[in-house]
Amino acid sequence: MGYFLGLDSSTQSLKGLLINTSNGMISAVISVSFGNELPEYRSPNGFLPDEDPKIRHANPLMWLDALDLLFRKMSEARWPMSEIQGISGSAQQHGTVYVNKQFGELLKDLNPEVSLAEQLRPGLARKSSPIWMDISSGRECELLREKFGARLRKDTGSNAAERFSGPQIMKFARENPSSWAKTDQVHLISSFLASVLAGENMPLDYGDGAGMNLLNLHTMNWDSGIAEFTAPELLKKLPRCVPSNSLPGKLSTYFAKYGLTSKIPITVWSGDNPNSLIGCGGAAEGSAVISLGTSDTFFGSLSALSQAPENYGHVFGNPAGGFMSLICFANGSLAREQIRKQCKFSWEEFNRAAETVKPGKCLLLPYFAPESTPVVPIPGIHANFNLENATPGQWIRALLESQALTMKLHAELKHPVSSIRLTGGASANILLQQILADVFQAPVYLGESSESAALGAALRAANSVEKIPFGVLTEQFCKIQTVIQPSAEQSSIYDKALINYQQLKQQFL
Ligand code: XUL
Repeated sequence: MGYFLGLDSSTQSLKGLLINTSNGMISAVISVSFGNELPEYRSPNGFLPDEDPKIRHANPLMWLDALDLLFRKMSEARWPMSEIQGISGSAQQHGTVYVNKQFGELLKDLNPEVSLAEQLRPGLARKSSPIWMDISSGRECELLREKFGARLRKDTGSNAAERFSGPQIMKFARENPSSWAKTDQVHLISSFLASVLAGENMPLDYGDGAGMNLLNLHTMNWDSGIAEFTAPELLKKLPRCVPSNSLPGKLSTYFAKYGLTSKIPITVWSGDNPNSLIGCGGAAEGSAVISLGTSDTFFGSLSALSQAPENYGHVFGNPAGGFMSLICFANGSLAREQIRKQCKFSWEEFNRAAETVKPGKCLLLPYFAPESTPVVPIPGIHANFNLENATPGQWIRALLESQALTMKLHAELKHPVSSIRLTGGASANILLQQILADVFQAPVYLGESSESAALGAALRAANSVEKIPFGVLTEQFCKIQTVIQPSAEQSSIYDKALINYQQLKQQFL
């Protein structure tokens, strides 16, 4: 019984959260915003701006500086660092970090007097990392589809997806064969950061590993046929993929300078969505989860391996065992933020403006950035109303309702959802909570913490170190605190809006 730390390296920030299994306490979050606190990396939204909207890379050294800064902030805030008994983490999915042979050697011998970024820089075989927003691997996806057809979705849980790691690795190996030859390991962001904590190369878990188009979900091993086609020698360069409750490492002595106890266990890290599934109490089959972050995602636990919906769905490992389904929408918080800035509103003014507009009338295809569901490679905004003369309220209501409608449309639900667990930064928006309840005609549940990825990571650490079952942890840490009931009156309005939304989509795409 005691403290467990969950870290969450998301698109725009690194956060840490503590739980205490002896009294059910969840701490506030301490965070480092990449854009605001590490301006030297010139990544205001967590990635390097590029004229080509299909290219989205981040500097992995930024994540290392963030790790040092976050631990410093935690110890300055007098967190009980020496009492932490285990650590796990969460990272934005699909992003790849390319390291050379030296990386493993450098990790073994980290000097606490020098920063992580400075010491590990020579261990990188590629200066930048493509992240989940990068969709420049269209050609590689075509090659994978031509070669493997429907087998890709059947065996890896997903059609070839531009943002997935396999197509991204293929692109790098094809375009930069000499740098690929120097790559000793291709980490996901989750296993890269876990390796830094443990002072040795760490494996991946089934949750994050399934987001690569490389893991065979029937055998839970790398699919050698797909890996060989993806890049030369890839099988040798992939970390092992292990169950999400594995304890493959112990904390490096480097982190003693922050008051942490060396050699405490490190639970394998996972992706943000699998961690969120755990952190919002959705690990058992039943309720759907909507996470509103930089990306909006719609997911839920699956009791058995089943095929993803025809078009955009994915199947990942569920960290509590079994599988989970997921659909990802790239224009989430950045689109909400963009319209708020355009109107020069606070979040309260944002909601108030939307409340003056009738529901279900104004619809928007808000592709400020390329979209993954449906695939829209070129950004563009389309609407069923005149955007030039539109009021701020029309823009805002159209955005929020269309974000809910696109989820309902693409979820390809066989049965109506009975309840929704809502999480992520934007889950605090009460208008968005109500719109989601009304569009899905299902109650929306909120837990104590909206930081479900960091919380999920902390719960996984407690589960693997102390062997506390997830059912017990969910009871203790994921209690439902707020319920938003759907309004039956809105049901027919949104049924009609869904048909209109589908037509708008057909007209422009
Ligand atoms: C999921 C996805 C995003 C990232 C970033 O497939 O691409 O949700 O994990 O949050």
